[in-house]
Amino acid sequence: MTGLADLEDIGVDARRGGFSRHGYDLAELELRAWFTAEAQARGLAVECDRNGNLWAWWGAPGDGAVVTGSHLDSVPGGGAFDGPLGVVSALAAVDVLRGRGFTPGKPFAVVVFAEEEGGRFGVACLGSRLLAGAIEPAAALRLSDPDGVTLAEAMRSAGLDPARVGRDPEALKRIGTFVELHVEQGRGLVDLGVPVGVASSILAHGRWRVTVSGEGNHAGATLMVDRRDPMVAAAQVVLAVRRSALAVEGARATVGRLVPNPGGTNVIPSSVDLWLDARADDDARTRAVVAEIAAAAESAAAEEGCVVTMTEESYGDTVVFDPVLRDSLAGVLGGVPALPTGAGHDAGILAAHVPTAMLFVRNPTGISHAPAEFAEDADCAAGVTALADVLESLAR
Ligand code: HGY
Ligand code: MN
Ligand code: MN
Repeated sequence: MTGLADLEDIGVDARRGGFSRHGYDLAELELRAWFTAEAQARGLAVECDRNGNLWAWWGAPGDGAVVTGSHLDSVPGGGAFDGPLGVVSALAAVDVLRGRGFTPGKPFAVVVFAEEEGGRFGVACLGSRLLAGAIEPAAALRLSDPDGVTLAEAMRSAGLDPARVGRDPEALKRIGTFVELHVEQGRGLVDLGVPVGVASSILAHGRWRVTVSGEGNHAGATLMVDRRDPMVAAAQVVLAVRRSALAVEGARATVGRLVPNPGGTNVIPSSVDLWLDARADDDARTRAVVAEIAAAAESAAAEEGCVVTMTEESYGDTVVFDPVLRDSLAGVLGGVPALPTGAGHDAGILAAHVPTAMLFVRNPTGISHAPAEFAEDADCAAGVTALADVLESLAR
């Protein structure tokens, strides 16, 4: 898709494959600059809110606006579509609407939310959570990246004043309806054989940090019977994650990140950090999976003479998108399917505060959060047309 081609050299991750573009890092700052230039080239006035989210206004800013957009940051080694497709499609939809001779009858903005993936500071949807007051400013500012750089320092280096972060009632009041277009992360549309759909719900999901502490020692000089090896207990936790998720209908649980400390080949770690991502249809099932994992972690640690701590880092209950808005937008599109998703989105955060909907664009393999993530040009074009139709119906 044209706009995406502009981004293909930004944040390329030669080691992991795909792209690594994280909150306020050089790649993401380059993406922000690209978005600002593209928006200004369209005569949209761009401003950055106190939480690092970018807003490009078509006409004067105002309350009750029709807002569309997504995020530009990625997971480590992520694909090209997750996030940027929604931003590029929003700009393209403005072009299509202008081509139709349409001018919004109410305030209209394209938004780019900050740090949606939590790829740097660990909390998903950080920009939209801050805006909505779904995370305490002090807790957010204390978040740090793997190099120990805090969110406050990263925002400051990007020219923002971290002291201003926090719930932004004026920004919320400006959102009359928010529609996020996103590549589908799953095979719903491809199995149905249609290019575009609307979202019905998002799984409940959270992230937990698990730290197993044992005794650091020499890999060669320490007899097996004398070890308190946190890596062995952590391995048991990873297996318990799989077991616990399989035991609950529809649940998903993942350990995608495990960091031994100090991390030497010939060193028994003194501690191991791993992060759990757990999701299920509702709060009770998600909590049940996590409780099962916590119990398994306790016994695995005890068995190995280690201790374990488990800290919740972010959590969001199930999101059900406004069915009236969902069905009315599906109607505008001639009746497209409504699909649940296991992936979180800024729209999932905003849905608790303002009328919110999502459009999905077909993903032929369903793969996401990986370089293989893909959407056909024709389906991306169908997504832009659908977004333009929906925005026109809302902004008339
Ligand atoms: O993790 C998620 O589901 C989203 O991509 N942040
Ligand atoms: Mn994602
Ligand atoms: Mn996304």
